[in-house]
Formats: sequence, structure tokens, C-alpha cells
Amino acid sequence: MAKKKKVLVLNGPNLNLLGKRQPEIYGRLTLEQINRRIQALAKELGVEVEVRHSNSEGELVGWIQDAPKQFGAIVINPAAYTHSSVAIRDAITAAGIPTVEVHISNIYKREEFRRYSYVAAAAVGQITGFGVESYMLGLRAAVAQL
Ligand code: CA2
Repeated sequence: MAKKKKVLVLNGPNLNLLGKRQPEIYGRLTLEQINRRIQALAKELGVEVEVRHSNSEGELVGWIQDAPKQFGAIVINPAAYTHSSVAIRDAITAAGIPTVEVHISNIYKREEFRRYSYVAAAAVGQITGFGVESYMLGLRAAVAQL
């Protein structure tokens, strides 16, 4: 499939714990179950999606740098790096492909430190607070950018 029809979905640190801890904030689905839902929607939308997770900032930066070779858009839940990572923001800007920032919880309804996103200014837009549905909305938004 041409790179224009491929979307890279990236998950940041601790999202591998989804469904195992703090279900009141992040829900009961595991990352694996969320990935299956994303793949089902991708099929419906006629796009190819690759989903990756890393707890490492450097690995995420590397994947973002390489993304334009293979992908037409990125959906990213940078998790805690949202609020700390100039490196991820710079990598998104450098990659130059449309990037949609997603969050399961509403980052504006929680602790003060979660209200600032370093990534937001480099993204086309941000989807926050719709639970797992944030990924589905994010994928639709990314596909609309292809
Ligand atoms: O709401 C989101 O999607 C977040 O990106 C999740 C991050 C948090 O740091 C952001 O402020 C908002 C945390 C991901 C950690 O996920 C866990 C899941 C289950 C148990 C513990 C952590």
C-alpha cells in the first residue's frame, strides 16, 4: 500500500499498563484490545495502520523521525511525555507529516501539570477525554489528512 494510505499509531510510557491499573481513569481495555479496535476501524476506513508502544523517549523520537518514509500521518498518545518532551515535539515538527495528539483522559480536568502539552503546537489537533474512543476519533482525523 502506498505510504499515503498508511497511519502510524504511537503509544508512550506506561500505556502498556492499560486495563491492569487505574481503570477509573483509563478504562478496562488493555492496549492489545485497543489495538484490535483500531485495526478494525482501519479496515473499515480502507487504510493500513501500524500500532507501536514504547516506554522510551528516544525510541519514540526515532520512530517519528523515520515515519515519513513509510507513513502519511501519525496518531500519538505521548502519555507523560506530552507534558515534558521538547524532543518529541521537535521530532514531529521535523517529520512534517500530519500528526494527531490523543489522550484517553481529559488532560484539562486533572492535575495542573497535565494542562500543558509540548506536543500540541506541533500537532494538527488534539483529541482528549473520550476514553478509548479518542484513538478512533484520532484515526479518523488522521485519515482525513492523508
Ligand atoms: O489520558 C491519557 O491518555 C494520558 O496521555 C495518559 C498518561 C498521562 O500521563 C497523560 O497525562 C494523559 C498516562 C499513561 C499511563 O497509563 C496508565 C494506565 C494504567 C495504569 C497506569 C498508567
